[in-house]
Amino acid sequence: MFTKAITRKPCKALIDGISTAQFCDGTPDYETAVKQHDCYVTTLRELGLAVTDLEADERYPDSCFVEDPAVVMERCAIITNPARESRNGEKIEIEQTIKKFYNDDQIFHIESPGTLEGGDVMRVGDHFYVGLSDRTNEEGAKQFHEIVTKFGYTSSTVPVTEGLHLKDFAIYLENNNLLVTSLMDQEPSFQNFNRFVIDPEELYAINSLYINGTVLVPASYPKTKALIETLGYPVKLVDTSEFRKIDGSLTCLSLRF
Ligand code: CIR
Repeated sequence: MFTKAITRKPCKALIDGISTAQFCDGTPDYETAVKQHDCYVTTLRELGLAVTDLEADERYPDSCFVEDPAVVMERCAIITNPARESRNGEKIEIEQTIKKFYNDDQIFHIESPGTLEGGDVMRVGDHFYVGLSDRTNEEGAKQFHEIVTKFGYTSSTVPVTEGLHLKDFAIYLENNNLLVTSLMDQEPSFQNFNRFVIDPEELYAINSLYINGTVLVPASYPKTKALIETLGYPVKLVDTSEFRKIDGSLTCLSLRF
């Protein structure tokens, strides 16, 4: 059960956020992004979360994607080591906020040469699947494992070969249900889940977000919305079209704990 979330308002420099060709359909519109972010925060609050919505930070174009510089759980918090230089400083900023919720002896760090970003970390119960991607390396995953196992959690790695982060290609919706791409459907670690392969045209909607029984789904992906409803979840649609332009999706806009 989540009770809290941390978000950060998008900054004007958002238009310079890192972008791959994956969802390359223009530059984000700042004003629209601000409105969409407000709706996202409102939705989290409607679901009962106490949201700490941090001020925009113009130094870091991608800083609204707070999921990447930290991974939070009940017993500890891990400040990550984002792989891209333009994002690395976000870890220093997020730690200031994490310190309001965790004691110093509960806060750990991924150190170079290890890199890790929260978008590559998918939690299932007390287990964490860590995607090995362009952003998260073996050393980062090893350090993550050493930290979480001290607190009674477990972790294992999964290769990410399709694009940015693990949670763009596989997402856990509780109740043993996993949304996947056809490639992730073959992943040996995922064979015991109820797997649902998302239409490639709706790839972006894999990154839906389970919060306390409800699933947030990005607007404009009707097949995925219908599938999730069929699975019995109440759905709330949230428009993230401006964040999509720089590879941002629902989970990356918050830390939930
Ligand atoms: C980046 O490339 O780092 C940002 N433009 C997007 C980060 C998205 N983060 C996430 O899915 N966890």
